[in-house]
Amino acid sequence: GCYCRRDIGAKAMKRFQKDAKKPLVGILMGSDSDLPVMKAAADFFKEMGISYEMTVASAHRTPEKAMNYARSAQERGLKIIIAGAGMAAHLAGVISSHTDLPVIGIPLDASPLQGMDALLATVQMPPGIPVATMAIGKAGAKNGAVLAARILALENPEIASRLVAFRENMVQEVEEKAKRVEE
Ligand code: RP5
Repeated sequence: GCYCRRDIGAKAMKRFQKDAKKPLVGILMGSDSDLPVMKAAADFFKEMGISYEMTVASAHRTPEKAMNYARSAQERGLKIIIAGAGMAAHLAGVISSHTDLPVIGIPLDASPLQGMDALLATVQMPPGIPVATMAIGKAGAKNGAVLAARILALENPEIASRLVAFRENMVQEVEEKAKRVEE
């Protein structure tokens, strides 16, 4: 009996540990060349202690991988997907078309049109298939992560309180920089 109970305890503990590591957010990007910008999202999740995974999949070059990723996302436990792409940036839209999870799109500057192409392709979704589109580039990648954290915070008080601390920190940093200008 004793062994058995201990066994169940160990199993439950393993499941708990596995769940804790299970990614809540999927960060997708169209190419490995997007990583230096999309890393801003990962950095924020690290700071917040939010589990995430990073994947390269392209709506155009590896369409099946992108589709399978979106179709399996919910059952794999993801709550939100952040998709960044440049040029004719259809990745976030295609992902949204294959899942009911919230999809956040990051238009990236990867062509002579400096991200305007990606912005319009990401933001102009037909009614029924939404993509929450952020700013072009690094600011957008970071804000995508902050928005994802806010959505998770609706049901996770721990993340909610980390977001409060994040904002307080930001206010302090801005005040300190302002002082240097003002004195
Ligand atoms: C898009 O085309 C990617 O998201 C990337 O931003 C851009 C260029 O990709 P590479 O040619 O650098 O792989 O699909």
